[in-house]
Amino acid sequence: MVLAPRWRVRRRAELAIMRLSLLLAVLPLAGEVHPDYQAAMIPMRDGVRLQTVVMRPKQQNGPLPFLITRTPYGVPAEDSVARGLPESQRAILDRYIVVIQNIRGRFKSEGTFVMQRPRNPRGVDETTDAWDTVDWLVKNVAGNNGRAGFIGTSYDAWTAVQAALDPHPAVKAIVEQASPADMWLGDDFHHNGAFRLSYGFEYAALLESAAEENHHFVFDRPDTYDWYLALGPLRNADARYFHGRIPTWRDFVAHPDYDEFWRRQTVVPLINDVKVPTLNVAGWWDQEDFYGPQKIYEALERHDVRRWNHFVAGPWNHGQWSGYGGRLGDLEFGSDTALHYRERIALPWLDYWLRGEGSGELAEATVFETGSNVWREYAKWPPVDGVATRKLYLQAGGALSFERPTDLGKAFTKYVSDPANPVPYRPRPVSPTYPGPEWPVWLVQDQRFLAKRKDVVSWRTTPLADDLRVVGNIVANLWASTSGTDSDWVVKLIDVAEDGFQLIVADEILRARYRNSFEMPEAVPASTPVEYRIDLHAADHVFKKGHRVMVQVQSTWFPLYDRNPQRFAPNIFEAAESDYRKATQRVYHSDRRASSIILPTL
Ligand code: PG9
Repeated sequence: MVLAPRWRVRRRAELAIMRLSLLLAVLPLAGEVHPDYQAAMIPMRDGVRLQTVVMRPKQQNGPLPFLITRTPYGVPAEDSVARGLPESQRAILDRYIVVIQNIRGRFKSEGTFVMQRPRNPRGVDETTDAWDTVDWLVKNVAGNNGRAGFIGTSYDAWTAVQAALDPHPAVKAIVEQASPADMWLGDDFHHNGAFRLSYGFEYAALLESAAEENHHFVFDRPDTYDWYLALGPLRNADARYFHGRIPTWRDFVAHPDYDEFWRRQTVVPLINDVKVPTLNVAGWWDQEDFYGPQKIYEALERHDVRRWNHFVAGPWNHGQWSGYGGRLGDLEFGSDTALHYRERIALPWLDYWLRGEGSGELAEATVFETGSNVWREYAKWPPVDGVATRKLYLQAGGALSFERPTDLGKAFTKYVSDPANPVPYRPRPVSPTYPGPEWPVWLVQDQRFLAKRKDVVSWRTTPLADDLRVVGNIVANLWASTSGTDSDWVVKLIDVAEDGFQLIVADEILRARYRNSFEMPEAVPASTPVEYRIDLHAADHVFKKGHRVMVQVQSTWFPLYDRNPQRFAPNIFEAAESDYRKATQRVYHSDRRASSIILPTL
């Protein structure tokens, strides 16, 4: 399978170059590129030196711009570069001076690693480190044209965004591909306060177990669903495994709510101008940072008087823009969408801003419409022209339709949510997050594997008489009750194909304790219907004629999310085994309490 290249090639050198590459296609190599390799320890303003690799064409004709990636994952080793890099990277390596740098405290870089080091107005941070790096490069590396761009995926995109907060004057372009924006609201570590257990645990171990390697936590059984269930309450993680030695885990435990700690690491309030032309890139089935690039685009867009801010979304998982984009899981897209992005969107755009070539023209938003497999351009994102909001209502008997339910009684659908038997988020055995291979494709896995679960309730339309095109932000309006005093509500919008395949189009979780305030959790009144609004984020998808639209609701999604004890505990990270209880859940669909999915339709 030519998918999900990122985590499978965790060898350090390849990983670093791959995260940088715009042009790396996972195809048989036609040849090799042998750039000149230079290692440097670049000094920062506080004396800390950062391990950096500079690669440039062996025969350079004229000055070139820098293309910089700052990463926690490791820089390429000299011997691997000497052995040759894929020919597919020639367009970058011939046209740019490629710079890859380890951030503080990772590998040979000096200083201390801090997970997503927040801005520090009186000291050093990723913004000042980026500034100092560019300053050193333009002054010390011969043959540069005085321009620099930052590019990266995920953590490396986040460091690019940090570079743009107070950019060195030489910085002329930023490509952020899936940068997280807010780790508590919607990216890797939590969504709406629900803790992403498998990711949070395994990623904290990956980065903080050892400074000089990417460490994979070793599970003693093949099915991590079993392992996490046997772990029991979250407090056992430190007691049994981390022993207080993993700073990020300590932070999870100390900051369960949306407090100052999380507000300091979100980039959104720091964005007060578009200081550098920026390309924000999202994947529709990004299993890690789908929220981030949308929020960063949105925050920049408020200030975008020069029209420097652009949005791109494709049918990709996390990082797939650097690999092969012709398929994902069982989905076929009819063309290599990642190559299209690299050759037609990103590279010409970078060449304009950094090399002064071409027209630099790019639509405000360039978006791949899933379901129909076509690229679309929009003058505004999300588009408003011709878009009408329609509500799809949950009905009795598992029906779903655009008519408001007429039932005046207490119509509801009921299920029992049991933390001792949580709903798996992908078919078992659930292999570890890294190195995969299932993690990067779970969002496109057929949801029929849940058909027998009584704690996953579904509503579906009749087969559609015409195509239904949904473009923009989707919201779930859920009337629901629990017999407990806290609860999770997971809502999935699914496209059911004629052969029965169930594809997730949009999804999200809400931890009920945060229904009124993310800062101050409150117990839920037991057995009382409450109205919840759950943002399912954007999509651009065509439900084809003959397909059905389906909505699923469940209260566990494990071990992607930790189990809600369902009995209110002030800090779930400290809850006891006895707090975890079964609860009876009701989802309402009466005239008075009409649950619906709000769809922007074209
Ligand atoms: N999703 C990863 C990450 C980014 C930032 C912080 C923590 C994790 C990544 O792929 O880099």
